Amino acid sequence: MEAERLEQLRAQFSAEAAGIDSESAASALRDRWTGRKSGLLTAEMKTLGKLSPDVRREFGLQLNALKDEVDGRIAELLSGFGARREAEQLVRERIDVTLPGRRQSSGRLHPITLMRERIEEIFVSMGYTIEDGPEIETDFYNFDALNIPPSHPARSSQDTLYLENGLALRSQTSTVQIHAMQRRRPPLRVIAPGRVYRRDTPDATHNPMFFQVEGLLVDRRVTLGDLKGTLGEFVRRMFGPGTRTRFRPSYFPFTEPSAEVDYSCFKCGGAGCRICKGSGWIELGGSGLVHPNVLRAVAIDPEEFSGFAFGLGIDRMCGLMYDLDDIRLLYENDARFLEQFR
Ligand code: 2NL
Repeated sequence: MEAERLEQLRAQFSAEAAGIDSESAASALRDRWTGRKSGLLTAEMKTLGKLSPDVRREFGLQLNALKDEVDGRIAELLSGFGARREAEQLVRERIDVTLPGRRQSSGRLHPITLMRERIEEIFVSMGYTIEDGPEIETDFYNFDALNIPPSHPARSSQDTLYLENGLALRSQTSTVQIHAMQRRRPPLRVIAPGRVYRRDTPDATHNPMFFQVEGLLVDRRVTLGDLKGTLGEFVRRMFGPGTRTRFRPSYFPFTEPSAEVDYSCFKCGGAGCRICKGSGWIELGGSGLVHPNVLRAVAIDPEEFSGFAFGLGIDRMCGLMYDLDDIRLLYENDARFLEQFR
């Protein structure tokens, strides 16, 4: 009687176990058969008390053996499904350790900033201070104080970008130096790097906004020799110790006399090449001795003081040094271009 019951349970478990196809079904099977409260085998164990001692002993042993078989089978199922789950997880979370890393990109300084800093360092080492000032200016700072006459074409709205209120975007950083001369008394040495604006149609060599560095020195008995010595030292530091300068007479309203300054080509040393267009010389900028009217405009006595001044284009210098065929590259913010400079 009990033997039959036992075989029936064994066959039933065996049939149920055969249909188990998942880890959760295997744990449900475990609860159904060996669960502490309502497991089928647990219930069977509880009936043992009602049997005669002999039968109970025999049936108990066999029931325990069946429990062991059931536990074993369920453990087998669980570990089988568990192993499969782990294997699937490993495939799912596989990491390809041979993949190249993601390159960390770091910010760079803009080529104009790099060039400006090189220029600043040279003049600071010669005792100049770096001055800054507004980009929007009155006619006084942009023109009057610089001895630019009311009729001068630079004042026209063809050349200068005026705002609605009569103010203008500065067309040179001389404005900053006028402020500096008003603020402190000579002797003084300043450079004024910054953005300037001109009403130009953009092309390969022009942009309506560009960068300039102007320099100004005011002291007693300043001569053209001081100007030549200073710019000579600058080009040797900037382009190499063998660099020579050349001064060509010119005209600016704010300097007298005025000169255009050239330096011997940094590429060919003066022999002539593609960079200097075969001439051996490259234009550095304009310069001269500060016009007495400019000193008077800021209440400096031209009988007591004189000075020299110069203006250099940073964009032009970048264009030449980095061999750019279009300076507008400097203003497009294309990272592929900008990341080439250190
Ligand atoms: C050029 C011309 C120049 C100056 C700028 C200057 C400033 C003051 C007084 C007198 Cl406060 N002069 N600046 C002088 C000569 C030339 O720039 O071709 N720049 C690229």
